[in-house]
Amino acid sequence: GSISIIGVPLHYGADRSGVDMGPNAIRGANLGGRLEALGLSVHDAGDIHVNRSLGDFGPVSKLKYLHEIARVNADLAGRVTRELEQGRMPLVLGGDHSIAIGTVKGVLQYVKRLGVIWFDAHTDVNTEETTVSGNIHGMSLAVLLGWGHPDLVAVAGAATKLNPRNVAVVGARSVDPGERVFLKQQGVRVFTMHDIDRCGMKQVMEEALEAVTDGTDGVHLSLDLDGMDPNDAPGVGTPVPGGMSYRESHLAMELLHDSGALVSAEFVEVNPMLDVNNKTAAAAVDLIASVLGERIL
Ligand code: DIR
Ligand code: MN
Ligand code: MN
Ligand code: MN
Repeated sequence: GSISIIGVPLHYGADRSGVDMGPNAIRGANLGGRLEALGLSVHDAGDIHVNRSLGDFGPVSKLKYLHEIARVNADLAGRVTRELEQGRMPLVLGGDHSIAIGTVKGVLQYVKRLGVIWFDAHTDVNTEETTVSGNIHGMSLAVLLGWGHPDLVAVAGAATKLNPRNVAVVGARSVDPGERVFLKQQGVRVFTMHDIDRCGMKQVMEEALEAVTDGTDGVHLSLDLDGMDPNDAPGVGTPVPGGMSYRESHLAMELLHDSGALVSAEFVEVNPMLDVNNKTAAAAVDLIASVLGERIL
């Protein structure tokens, strides 16, 4: 197999600096070496360009940095589609979780019926109406379902969207009131920490994989490192206690690999400025290796 690494040094969706250094922190934790050891052919496509030190040009909307985020995601979507057309699996490194808009819409140009595993402490289904923070990284999944600011929904075409039946959120434990209503209306499967506590990760992933592979031609992994417990992944902007352990996260990756359905992946929200001994970047590399087939024996 052939993998293409795409960095997206974007922090505007989280409105907090540091997460823009995530791509290089993950590369620096020996990502290339680990993937080559799996026999994969690794191509680093470099970083998508992000305009630095940008003021927030209001008052277009209350969404922070809307225009630059929409522009970067349109660029990213095009790059992701091209990599797939050339037979390479896109591995996108964030950057904040608003980049899922570009990644997933880029994959959707190539895989029309796509399932998504959304590994996250949050559900990222806020809209302009429900957001409290104004941060676009809390809205990306809603946009991918076709709901949100027109400039974001328009990335790679408004018709490019996910079927809510084929989306599974795993690890949720911080859901805003407006998001609860949205999730119920849309029928998105949400596997909370409560479900993981009660049933274990094996059963949760089996059910999640059933939902995302039902009638689809491939599955994308959108992994927000804050889905992990902050003890195992402290370098994130919005840590929430009580998350998925290192081992649970690892098992989820192995089961996703074994499904044989993975077509693309992204790892987001690694913030080296908040990290402890690069623990979070190292955890990201461990999870990437597992989802791409690394095994103990
Ligand atoms: C919160 C936090 N729900 C928001 N979201 C985060 O800002 O909309 N997502 N941190 O990863
Ligand atoms: Mn506008
Ligand atoms: Mn997220
Ligand atoms: Mn999150």
